[in-house]
Amino acid sequence: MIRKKTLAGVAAAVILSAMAAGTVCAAAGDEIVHLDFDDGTVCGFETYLEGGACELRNEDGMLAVDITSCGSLDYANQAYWDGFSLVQGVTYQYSFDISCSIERKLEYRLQLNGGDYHAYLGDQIHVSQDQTHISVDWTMTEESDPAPRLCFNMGYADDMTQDPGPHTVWIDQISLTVLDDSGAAADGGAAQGEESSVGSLIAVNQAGYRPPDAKTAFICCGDAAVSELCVVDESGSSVLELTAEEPFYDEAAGCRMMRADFSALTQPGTWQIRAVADGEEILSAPFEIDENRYDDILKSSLQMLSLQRCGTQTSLPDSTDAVLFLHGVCHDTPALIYGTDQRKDVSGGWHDAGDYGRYVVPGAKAAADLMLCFEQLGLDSDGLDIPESGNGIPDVLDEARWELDWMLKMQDEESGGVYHKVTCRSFPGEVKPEEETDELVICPVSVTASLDFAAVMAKASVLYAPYDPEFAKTALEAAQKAWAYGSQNPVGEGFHNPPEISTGEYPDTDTSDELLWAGTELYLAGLLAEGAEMAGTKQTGEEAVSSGLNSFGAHGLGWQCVSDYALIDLAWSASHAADGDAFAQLKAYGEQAQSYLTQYCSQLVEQAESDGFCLTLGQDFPWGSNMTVANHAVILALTERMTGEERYAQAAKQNLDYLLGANPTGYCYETGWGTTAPAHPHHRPSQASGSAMPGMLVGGPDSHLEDPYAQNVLAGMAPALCYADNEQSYSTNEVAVYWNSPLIALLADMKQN
Ligand code: G3I
Ligand code: 9MR
Ligand code: ZN
Repeated sequence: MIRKKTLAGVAAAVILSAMAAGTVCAAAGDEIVHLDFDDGTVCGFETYLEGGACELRNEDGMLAVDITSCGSLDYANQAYWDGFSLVQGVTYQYSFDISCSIERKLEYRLQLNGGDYHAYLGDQIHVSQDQTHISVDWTMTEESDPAPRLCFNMGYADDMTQDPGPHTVWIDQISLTVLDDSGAAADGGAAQGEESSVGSLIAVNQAGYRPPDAKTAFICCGDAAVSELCVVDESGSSVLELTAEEPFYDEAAGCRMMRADFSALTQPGTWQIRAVADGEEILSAPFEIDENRYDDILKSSLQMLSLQRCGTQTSLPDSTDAVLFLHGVCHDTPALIYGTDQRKDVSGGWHDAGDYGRYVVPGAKAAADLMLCFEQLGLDSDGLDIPESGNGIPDVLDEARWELDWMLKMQDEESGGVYHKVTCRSFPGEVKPEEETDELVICPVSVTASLDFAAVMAKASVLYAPYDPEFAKTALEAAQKAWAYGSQNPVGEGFHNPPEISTGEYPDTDTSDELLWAGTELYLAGLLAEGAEMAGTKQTGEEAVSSGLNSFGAHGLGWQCVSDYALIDLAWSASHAADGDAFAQLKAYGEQAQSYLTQYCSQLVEQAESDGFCLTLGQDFPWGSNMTVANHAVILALTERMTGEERYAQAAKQNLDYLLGANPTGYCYETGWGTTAPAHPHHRPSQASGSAMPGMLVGGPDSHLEDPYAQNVLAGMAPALCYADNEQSYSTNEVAVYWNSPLIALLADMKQN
């Protein structure tokens, strides 16, 4: 079979056109970094503190670093600057002037900005009041790096016997100049062994389709004339001629493109879409058509959560694929309650993401999604190959229970408020879970954590009652206490990290949606359970529901805006409630909720209709855009189930196709699936083991460029292309349990539909 350019090559092309912006192949004599601080600013320098204390300012046209504590590590005080690139084989001259108010040792480095942060160039130097000019000629022998970091480590030097006390370091005239580019790598800096050809792209769902699915090929053709469009079989023979729509320009992808419908292809097998663009053959990734196409992806996505379990030796029944990623008991020491000298056992739960923090707010979202899979999407299988499979309880409930049990430990017995998170003080390096052994700190109680907790515990009290009545009772009591705290305390500025803590923040100052969600779940729990003792629960919840619905604001199924959990649950419960007086009020709320949902879904469909890749997102791709794509699809799918509106189901499926490859980067965004999946996710277990753990949905394009790698490499790219399969790009290539969970729900919907 001829395979001149597969999708893999094209995905590489997308990355490379981005690389070209970052990895400029400068010529001999070019000064690629020049920082003279003459403009009175710190020229974009920033500090990274790991136990030290320092501040930056401009003093008489120099960068002044005022150090008040050296901490205990050599990088306890780091001043850094990003915004250049290094090309393999090029010889550079790196130079700067430096002086200090005391005599001391410090370190300068040009380093990898991620992973093990190793230095390409670096040395320890002695500095004093006399200004020293440092100048080094050096050749970059390692792979080109489009986004390295230039830094000065000014923490505790190895020759210090005590902290030297407050002092200032002055840095000036930083320069990086190309001396000799004759040995420059031919690819101009292509990282990670990508191909350097730029070609057209035919994007499809690389994970495949079920026979009756609507199927669209998305062809990014640029100015090329496209002909001979067809479906080919494994021998390369055409089995179906296709006709493309008229080409058009898509804003989000920033390309001229066309679409071709191939829904007529229903026969099980492995196929590719083929075309000739300006005389050159282009092929899509191979994809399968199969009745049960999404079942294994569903399992693998759920297993990801089992592998993120904390405080335990992880296991999977059939762990062949995942065996590399099983880990030993981690994070099981009692954690310090911030601001006290008390410790508390808060072991368990899921590691949030690529880091090992455990956060209540996003954890509640992920647990809610799993419960929704069971209750509203009918996913009751006990055979999804997680540790508890076969125990007689639906696997999604088993997996959610792992988080819920941990969340119970995060509640402050006395106030009923729920601690926001437990993490070490800062993010660890590229280590396995059991190797992060710094002290664990429980951060203060927050209103959002308390309300999210109340919502999922109230829901759990209903769903787990048939399986574990004791737990259901505990969950309900915990929900009531958390609600009392969350509804009576003002949110104020919301949760912010205490000064010593720099892990994920999950900030949120608008709690109207959390109040609506928690109120809804308490109302429903009170309404559905028998007995007079539930009357109070029903009533407090109901007050929040009626006022929340009347002043309904933003939609959301994310960690920050959770209102749609309430709408979906009201509408769904109402549509499943018996007729009669007992549920008349619920029916009225359900109707109101459903009308909000249908309005919203119609907007999403409209958005999809005007998007080249039939996506509901528009032009703004936030951090974790793939979660938003999946969330939209879940809302659409559930609303379709209640209204029978076929367009909603179609838009939900199109979003799934986008996530699994039918998008302009050509990546199947779920690791381990498709032909071109992320190979370098920002996920410490994957980084530590040297390969990507399967079953993880990466964050995807973030058009706000929120990490240094993205800023260097993706600047100027169209929003949907702001993605880099690089472990340094935590804003586009991290993974998270609450990004997987809506994908699981979406796949659960496919299984039932
Ligand atoms: O609030 C604005 C909104 O008004 C605007 O429309 C939107 C446009 O994109 O941006 C919104 O704020 C964004 C916010 O997420 C809410 O979506 C911020 O710009 C964005 O920086 C923020 O990103 C969050 C990121 O942490 C940084 O705080 C991600 O959602 C969140 O998923 C991510 O979570 C991290 C944890 O901190 C640590 N663990 C890993 C995890 C995943 O990366
Ligand atoms: O690894 C961290 C990731 O899990 C977070 O989502 C992200 C944003 O909070 O931060 C990552 O940690 C980076 C830190 O913020 C800045 N220094 C580099 C770290 C990544 O290696
Ligand atoms: Zn752990």
